[in-house]
Amino acid sequence: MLSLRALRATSLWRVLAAFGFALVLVATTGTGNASAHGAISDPPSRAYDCYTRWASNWQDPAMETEDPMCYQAWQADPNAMWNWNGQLRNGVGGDHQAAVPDGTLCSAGLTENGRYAALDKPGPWKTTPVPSSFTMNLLDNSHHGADYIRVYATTQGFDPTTDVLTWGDLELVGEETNIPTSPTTPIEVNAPGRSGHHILFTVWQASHADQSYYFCSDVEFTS
Ligand SMILES: [Cu+2]
Repeated sequence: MLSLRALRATSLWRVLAAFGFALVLVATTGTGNASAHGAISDPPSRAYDCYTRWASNWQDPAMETEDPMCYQAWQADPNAMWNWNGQLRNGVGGDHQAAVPDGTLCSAGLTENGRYAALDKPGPWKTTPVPSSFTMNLLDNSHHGADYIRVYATTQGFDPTTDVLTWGDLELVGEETNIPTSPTTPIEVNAPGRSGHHILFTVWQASHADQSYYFCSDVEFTS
């Protein structure tokens, strides 16, 4: 027969086990959570775009023919899409050209040991149609705010399907400064004289720390 003391010990273990299980649950659901950091959501960055279109069926073989650039990115490292909000570098000190060298702009300078490297690949990335003047949006769902956000567009003649992106291909087409924290952050862009497929490259300098984010969004200028 179970003594009262043993019974007490048993229920204490049950409580501890349940508590420990709850802790493990919190720890596992907390990692890779999309609530941290942020990304350009409109027109979407490459990783965010591949995430929103394929996260629920990322192993669907149809992706290979329907969306070959997302397909190669998912094949290269699915964590790039699960962590669409993590394209950042810390302590850059404003020297973005040094932090993100030519050829690695879309991967935030091969941050996270090259997790986003597949985003640097030229090719037929899906595009969002835009006029020459429009409003971009940053999804700042961790409320970092921004010291500044700079948006660059590739010059006319650059071909995102064959050309590797370098700083020399870019012109500043939008800038906002001292943006307060908010779940969504609009950025006015004015990029005249362009038609067809272009890359918009965004530098988001967060306000909570020296944390710099880098994104490539594919657009189709309709003018
Ligand atoms: Cu962050």
